[in-house]
Order: sequence, then structure tokens, then C-alpha cells
Amino acid sequence: MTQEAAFTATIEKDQRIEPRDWMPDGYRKTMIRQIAQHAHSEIIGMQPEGAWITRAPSLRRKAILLAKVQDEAGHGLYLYSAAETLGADRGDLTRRLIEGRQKYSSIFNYPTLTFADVGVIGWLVDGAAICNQVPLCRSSFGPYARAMIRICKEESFHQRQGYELLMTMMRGTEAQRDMVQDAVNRWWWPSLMMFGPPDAESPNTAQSMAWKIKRHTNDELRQRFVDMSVPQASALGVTLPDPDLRWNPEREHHDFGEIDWSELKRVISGDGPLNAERIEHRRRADEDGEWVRSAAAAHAAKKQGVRG
Ligand code: FAQ
Repeated sequence: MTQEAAFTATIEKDQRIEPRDWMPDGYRKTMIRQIAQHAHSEIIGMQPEGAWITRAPSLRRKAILLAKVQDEAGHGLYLYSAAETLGADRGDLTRRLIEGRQKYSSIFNYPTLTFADVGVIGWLVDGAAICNQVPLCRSSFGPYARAMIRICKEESFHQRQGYELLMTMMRGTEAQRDMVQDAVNRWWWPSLMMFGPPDAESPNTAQSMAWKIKRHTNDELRQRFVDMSVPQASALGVTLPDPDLRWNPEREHHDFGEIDWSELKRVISGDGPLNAERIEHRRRADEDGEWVRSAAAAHAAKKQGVRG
């Protein structure tokens, strides 16, 4: 059997491709692209909520938020390790991010204006992340699929903490309820954009589905997320900001309004509300951490020298 035939047979049998297995260059490139974008999203994604750690309204909320943001750092590092199994270099990936040569999720370019945004990120952003990532636990590349299992468990906890925070605020004052509704109004549409462009305009989906990297299309997952969110919104007592949102008994799904795709394009291409700030923050953190990385590398080299 040729190497290519062995690769195809592994995919067909729903088995995993492992780092030392032969794989087409395109598969390796696609996996590095997706895993790196995902890792960058986790690390940049620490910023919107991180901004509220010093302003959390109670010690309990502060401890929860601190733990969540730390989890996101862990997910990022875990994913960079998965990319390294494909021959990528972590420092190089970070440089590509800072220089705007690699993407991260559009959602993290929006501001967190009130503490209700922390709850809504947990509910909607982590909710969308779970919807997208649970099927990735069956993705064909072993290290990525295994990383997803652990990450999804933590994301479920993140989603519940967001929902619980919002329930608490909804039981509070009128002003708190207004704050929640305002945050939902601002985050709903960007959350739908997290799933990517519509299928007809998604250049990567067909090949990624054939390689079983992706298990569902962008539109399928977006629909799943809408269907999941509607009853949650009603239990919470908030309105989703879409006058066209209604149950369609024939399709057995919710119909929803047209997404502003020009906004997604703008945000992906670097012109969202906070793209420049997010990257500048990341660049500064990378520069500030340089001495730690050099010290760790020098220490490791010294220890190796002693052993050798
Ligand atoms: N933002 O052909 P497609 C989280 C890019 S969750 C920016 O459809 P594909 C947890 C796409 O990369 C967020 N770029 O692409 C958390 C491609 O670019 P390229 C991260 C986007 O790959 C929660 C181009 O547009 N999750 O971090 C977006 O088949 C709370 C054409 O698109 C993942 O990364 C977008 N929204 O499908 C953390 C999940 N959409 O390189 C903190 C894994 C598309 O060809 C707080 N990734 N693009 O120029 C995926 O499932 C896929 O990569 C998709 C895109 C579905 C995102």
C-alpha cells in the first residue's frame, strides 16, 4: 500500500492520523492553520474577560474569573503543543499572529463594557465554542482531537458559570437586568459569526470535511447553536435581538435573520473595534516575557550539559 493509500484508508476507517504518520502537505498545512488560529484565539481571548479581573464585583466572582482566564491560557498552550507535533514552532506562530499573518477568532475584537459581558461571553461565546468543538473531538488528527476532549470539558464549566452569573443578575435590580439585555444585544450577532462565513463562501470546508478535520459545515453548527440558545434565552428572560427569529415547524429549526457578513469580513481583516489593541497587548506580553523564556532555555541547556 502506498503512503497516500494508507492515509486515505485511515481517514475512511475513522481512525486517527498521528504526528509520525505520513500525511499530504495540504493536510499538515490545514491542521497547522486551524490549530494555530484556535490557539491564538484562546490566548487573545483572555483579554476581554481579563480586563474585568480587577473590577469583579465580589471575591467569589473574581476567583471564578481568574480560574476561567487561566483555563484559557492552558487551552492555548495545549493547542500550541498540538501544532508543534506537526513541526510548527511556537515562537514562529506567535510572530505570525503579531504580524497579522495568522488569524484568531473575530469575536475577541469586541469590547467588554460591563460585568454582564463576562456572563454573556460565558453563555454565548463559550456556548458557540462548545457547539463548534464537540464535533472536533472526532477530528481526524489525533493530538487535536484529544486536546478537544479536555478543552470541551472545561468550556462546559465556563458556559455554566456564565449562565449562572446572568441568572443572578436577572434576579437583581432593573438596572442589572438592563445590563444583561444590553450585553446580549451586543454579543448575539458576533457570536453567530464565530462559526465562519456561510457554506457557499467557505473556501476550506469541502476539503476539511473530506479529510474529516471538520465534521459539520459552518452553517450546520450555526443552526445548532441558534436552536440551543433560544430556549436558554427564554429561561433567562432575555430577548435575542433578531425580529426574524422564529421556529419553523417544517424545517424543525429556528429561522433567523440575515447576518451582516460585511462586518465579519471587516473584523477578520483587522478592522474590528479592538483589533489593534488586542494585537498590541499580545506584542507587549510577548516582549515582556522574553527574559523568562531565555532564562528557562538557558536553565534547560545547563541541566542538559550537567547530565551529558
Ligand atoms: N474569525 O473556509 P472557512 C475560543 C477564517 S473559541 C476569524 O470557513 P475554516 C474559546 C478562516 O480561518 C474560538 N477568522 O475556514 C474561548 C479562514 O481563514 P484562512 C476559536 C475566521 O477553517 C471562549 C477563512 O476565514 N475556535 O477561543 C472566522 O474551514 C471564550 C475562511 O473560512 C476555533 O478556532 C472567524 N469567526 O472554518 C476562549 C475552532 N471564521 O486561514 C476565550 C476551530 C472563519 O483560510 C473566551 N476552528 N475565519 O485565511 C474551526 O472550527 C474553523 O477554523 C472555523 C473556520 C469554523 C473557525
